[in-house]
Amino acid sequence: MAQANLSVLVLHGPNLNLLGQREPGIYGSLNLAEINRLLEQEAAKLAVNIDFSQSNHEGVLVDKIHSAWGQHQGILINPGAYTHTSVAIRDAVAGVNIPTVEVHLSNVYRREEFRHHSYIAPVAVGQISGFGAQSYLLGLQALVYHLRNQTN
Ligand code: CA2
Repeated sequence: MAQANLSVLVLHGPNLNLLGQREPGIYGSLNLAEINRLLEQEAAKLAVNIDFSQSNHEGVLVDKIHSAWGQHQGILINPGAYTHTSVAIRDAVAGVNIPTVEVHLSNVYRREEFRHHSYIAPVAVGQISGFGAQSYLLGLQALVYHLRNQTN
Protein backbone atom coordinates (compact mmCIF):
# COMPACT_ATOMS: atom_id res chain seq x y z
CA MET A 1 0.00 0.00 0.00
CA ALA A 2 1.26 3.54 -0.78
CA GLN A 3 2.66 5.52 2.19
CA ALA A 4 0.56 8.53 3.27
CA ASN A 5 2.39 11.86 3.02
CA LEU A 6 3.86 12.85 6.38
CA SER A 7 3.76 16.43 7.55
CA VAL A 8 6.15 17.89 10.14
CA LEU A 9 5.77 21.13 12.08
CA VAL A 10 9.05 22.90 12.91
CA LEU A 11 8.83 25.23 15.91
CA HIS A 12 11.54 27.71 16.82
CA GLY A 13 11.39 29.25 20.27
CA PRO A 14 12.36 32.61 21.72
CA ASN A 15 15.24 34.70 20.38
CA LEU A 16 15.98 32.30 17.54
CA ASN A 17 14.83 35.09 15.19
CA LEU A 18 18.14 36.78 16.16
CA LEU A 19 20.24 33.98 14.69
CA GLY A 20 23.00 35.04 12.35
CA GLN A 21 23.12 38.53 13.85
CA ARG A 22 24.70 37.88 17.27
CA GLU A 23 26.67 35.20 19.11
CA PRO A 24 27.82 33.27 15.99
CA GLY A 25 30.45 31.55 18.19
CA ILE A 26 27.68 29.75 20.08
CA TYR A 27 24.85 29.49 17.56
CA GLY A 28 26.59 29.60 14.16
CA SER A 29 26.38 32.14 11.37
CA LEU A 30 23.19 30.99 9.60
CA ASN A 31 20.02 32.96 10.15
CA LEU A 32 16.63 31.35 10.72
CA ALA A 33 15.53 31.70 7.09
CA GLU A 34 18.70 29.89 5.98
CA ILE A 35 18.11 27.08 8.49
CA ASN A 36 14.52 26.79 7.26
CA ARG A 37 15.77 26.60 3.67
CA LEU A 38 18.12 23.72 4.61
CA LEU A 39 15.21 22.00 6.35
CA GLU A 40 13.05 22.43 3.24
CA GLN A 41 15.74 20.76 1.13
CA GLU A 42 16.06 17.92 3.65
CA ALA A 43 12.26 17.53 3.78
CA ALA A 44 12.16 17.27 -0.01
CA LYS A 45 14.81 14.52 0.09
CA LEU A 46 12.80 12.69 2.74
CA ALA A 47 9.56 13.30 0.82
CA VAL A 48 7.73 14.93 3.75
CA ASN A 49 5.78 18.18 3.99
CA ILE A 50 7.12 20.79 6.37
CA ASP A 51 5.76 23.97 8.02
CA PHE A 52 7.68 26.50 10.10
CA SER A 53 6.86 28.83 12.93
CA GLN A 54 8.90 30.95 15.33
CA SER A 55 7.63 32.74 18.42
CA ASN A 56 9.08 34.57 21.37
CA HIS A 57 5.91 33.83 23.39
CA GLU A 58 5.27 30.71 25.42
CA GLY A 59 1.49 30.74 24.94
CA VAL A 60 1.83 31.14 21.17
CA LEU A 61 4.10 28.08 21.08
CA VAL A 62 1.54 26.16 23.17
CA ASP A 63 -1.21 27.20 20.70
CA LYS A 64 0.94 26.11 17.73
CA ILE A 65 1.48 22.70 19.33
CA HIS A 66 -2.28 22.33 19.91
CA SER A 67 -3.06 23.33 16.31
CA ALA A 68 -0.67 20.65 15.02
CA TRP A 69 -3.18 18.03 16.16
CA GLY A 70 -4.79 16.47 13.09
CA GLN A 71 -2.53 18.52 10.77
CA HIS A 72 0.98 17.19 11.40
CA GLN A 73 2.27 13.76 12.32
CA GLY A 74 5.50 15.03 13.92
CA ILE A 75 6.93 18.10 15.63
CA LEU A 76 10.55 19.24 15.49
CA ILE A 77 11.12 21.84 18.18
CA ASN A 78 13.92 24.04 19.41
CA PRO A 79 12.19 25.46 22.48
CA GLY A 80 15.10 27.85 23.14
CA ALA A 81 15.26 29.03 26.75
CA TYR A 82 11.76 27.59 27.37
CA THR A 83 13.46 24.18 27.27
CA HIS A 84 14.68 24.88 30.79
CA THR A 85 11.58 26.58 32.21
CA SER A 86 8.33 25.60 30.50
CA VAL A 87 5.97 23.11 32.08
CA ALA A 88 3.31 24.54 29.72
CA ILE A 89 5.19 23.52 26.56
CA ARG A 90 5.95 20.11 28.06
CA ASP A 91 2.25 19.60 28.90
CA ALA A 92 1.24 20.70 25.37
CA VAL A 93 3.63 18.20 23.77
CA ALA A 94 2.43 15.44 26.08
CA GLY A 95 -1.21 16.50 25.56
CA VAL A 96 -1.30 16.34 21.76
CA ASN A 97 0.65 13.08 21.78
CA ILE A 98 2.39 13.92 18.50
CA PRO A 99 5.91 12.43 18.27
CA THR A 100 8.29 15.31 18.98
CA VAL A 101 12.05 15.66 18.60
CA GLU A 102 13.86 18.37 20.58
CA VAL A 103 16.87 20.02 18.97
CA HIS A 104 19.50 22.52 20.08
CA LEU A 105 22.14 24.32 18.07
CA SER A 106 24.57 24.40 20.98
CA ASN A 107 25.58 21.48 23.19
CA VAL A 108 23.53 22.50 26.21
CA TYR A 109 25.44 20.02 28.43
CA ARG A 110 28.72 21.89 27.86
CA ARG A 111 27.13 25.15 28.96
CA GLU A 112 25.75 26.60 32.20
CA GLU A 113 24.22 24.15 34.68
CA PHE A 114 20.74 25.67 34.25
CA ARG A 115 20.77 24.55 30.59
CA HIS A 116 21.38 20.92 31.56
CA HIS A 117 17.76 20.27 32.48
CA SER A 118 15.05 20.02 29.83
CA TYR A 119 11.35 19.95 30.71
CA ILE A 120 10.66 18.77 27.16
CA ALA A 121 13.06 15.82 26.84
CA PRO A 122 11.00 13.38 28.97
CA VAL A 123 7.99 13.80 26.65
CA ALA A 124 10.03 13.86 23.41
CA VAL A 125 11.06 10.90 21.27
CA GLY A 126 14.63 12.15 21.63
CA GLN A 127 16.94 15.12 21.74
CA ILE A 128 19.81 16.30 19.49
CA SER A 129 22.14 18.97 20.82
CA GLY A 130 25.41 20.54 19.75
CA PHE A 131 25.64 20.21 15.97
CA GLY A 132 24.65 23.74 14.98
CA ALA A 133 22.17 23.92 12.09
CA GLN A 134 22.92 20.24 11.45
CA SER A 135 21.04 19.44 14.70
CA TYR A 136 17.82 20.41 12.93
CA LEU A 137 18.59 18.24 9.89
CA LEU A 138 19.56 15.27 12.06
CA GLY A 139 16.45 15.86 14.14
CA LEU A 140 14.23 15.85 11.05
CA GLN A 141 15.84 12.65 9.78
CA ALA A 142 15.39 10.98 13.18
CA LEU A 143 11.78 12.13 13.47
CA VAL A 144 10.85 10.89 9.99
CA TYR A 145 12.64 7.59 10.64
CA HIS A 146 10.67 7.25 13.89
CA LEU A 147 7.34 8.09 12.21
CA ARG A 148 7.95 5.58 9.43
CA ASN A 149 9.02 2.82 11.80
CA GLN A 150 6.81 3.29 14.84
CA THR A 151 4.66 0.29 15.53
CA ASN A 152 2.10 1.89 17.87
O1 CA2 B 1 21.34 25.81 21.59
C1 CA2 B 1 20.14 26.06 21.38
O2 CA2 B 1 19.57 25.84 20.32
C2 CA2 B 1 19.32 26.73 22.50
O3 CA2 B 1 17.99 26.22 22.44
C3 CA2 B 1 19.32 28.22 22.19
C4 CA2 B 1 18.64 29.06 23.26
C5 CA2 B 1 19.20 28.71 24.65
O4 CA2 B 1 18.47 29.41 25.65
C6 CA2 B 1 19.13 27.22 24.94
O5 CA2 B 1 19.71 26.98 26.20
C7 CA2 B 1 19.89 26.44 23.88
C8 CA2 B 1 18.88 30.55 23.02
C9 CA2 B 1 18.50 31.01 21.65
C10 CA2 B 1 18.98 32.43 21.53
O6 CA2 B 1 19.45 32.64 20.24
C11 CA2 B 1 20.18 33.77 20.01
C12 CA2 B 1 20.71 33.88 18.76
C13 CA2 B 1 21.48 34.98 18.46
C14 CA2 B 1 21.70 35.96 19.42
C15 CA2 B 1 21.16 35.82 20.67
C16 CA2 B 1 20.38 34.72 20.97
